[in-house]
Amino acid sequence: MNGRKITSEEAEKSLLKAPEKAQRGDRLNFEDGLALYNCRDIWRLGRLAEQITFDRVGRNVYYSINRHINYTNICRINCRFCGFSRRPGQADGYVLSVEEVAEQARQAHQQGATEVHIVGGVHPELPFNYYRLIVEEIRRACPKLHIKAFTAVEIIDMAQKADLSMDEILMQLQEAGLGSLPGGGAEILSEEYFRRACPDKPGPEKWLAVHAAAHRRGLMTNATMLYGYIESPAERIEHLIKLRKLQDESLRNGKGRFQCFVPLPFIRPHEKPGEPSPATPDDDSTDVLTDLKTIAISRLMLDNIDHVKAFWPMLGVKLAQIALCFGANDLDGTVQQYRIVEKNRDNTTNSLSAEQIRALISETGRTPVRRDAFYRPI
Ligand code: V47
Ligand code: SF4
Repeated sequence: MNGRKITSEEAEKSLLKAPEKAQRGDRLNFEDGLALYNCRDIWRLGRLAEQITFDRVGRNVYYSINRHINYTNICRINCRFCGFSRRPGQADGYVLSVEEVAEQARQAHQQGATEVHIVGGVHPELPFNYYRLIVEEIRRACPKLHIKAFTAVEIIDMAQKADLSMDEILMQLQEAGLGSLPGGGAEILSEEYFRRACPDKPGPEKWLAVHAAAHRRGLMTNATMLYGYIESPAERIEHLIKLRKLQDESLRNGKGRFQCFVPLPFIRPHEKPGEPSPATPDDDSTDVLTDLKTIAISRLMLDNIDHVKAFWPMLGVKLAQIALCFGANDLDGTVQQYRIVEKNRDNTTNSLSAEQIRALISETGRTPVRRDAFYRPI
């Protein structure tokens, strides 16, 4: 756990100051962020985050027609929170061929998708060529389809397998047709957290380095935060501050940047077949107030990232809708099928039609806007 704590007096002072600072456009610091987690007036916090969203990026709520494709669930890294991965050799492990991935992308495109989101486990044997061919094949079959693919840990794995630098890997994928990087794998950017939650995964500095390298190459990326597992509120705030710092640097360079922040609530996995029960976290999954506070505080702390996504396949449709009143302005998209978690928070569907998404947004009084991968209205 992170040792930094603030006294109740400091919390009170920050609590009074933080909303004023946010409204003035002043940057919130660690103490402000933590004080906001102690805030009991959830409505005031929500109104503030919503107002800041309107001032900064307007009243549109974005969604896309997209498809998530998971090319394999076989993974040599055993993150303790993950229910998606299977160990090499396990019976229900799968790997899609390049053609199968491309076919899913082609179908999605035919059905109106403008974007595919492709990620998978860190397979011990798939060579770099497999990943490059996926991108090339989709680019060839659907020249206009945006390819958002591969988290930082997959990029690092490709670099190791091909004995190339991270930058070289990004360059080759970009040349093949890669359009942007998704935000997965950031978890909570703290060495101590990684040691406890995902000790085999390349550490937080590596995640930041991949995104910094991608931004330098002009690639847009997203950033996630897996919250509600074993981290403290202080660690969440430090995570946000690290992202904000990298974004400052990337904005100074003026090429790529983080487009969107995606808070992901921990969803307890079912047992993985053939393995002992997944590690039980010493904390339960989040309550709804923590979900809403996390959305609002992310919006307030991340004063240099434009979009905050309420990812309904994990949050659940109902919570994602109310998150739009707490600082979120993006609902991801139609998704079709989501394998990373088995169920979402309200056990609802894994696929929404564009009409359903537009209705959910309209009910909040905001304007639904179908977007492309760079938040341009379609
Ligand atoms: O990297 C794994 C997380 C991520 C669990 O960039 C879990 O637009 C909750 O990154 N409970 C993959 N979360 C998903 C992801 C993502 C999703 C939507 C949009 C975008 C984007 C990115 O899911 C993993 C990991 O951090 N995760 N296990 C779990 N049990
Ligand atoms: Fe593998 Fe990603 Fe699951 Fe970790 S979160 S075990 S890297 S699939």
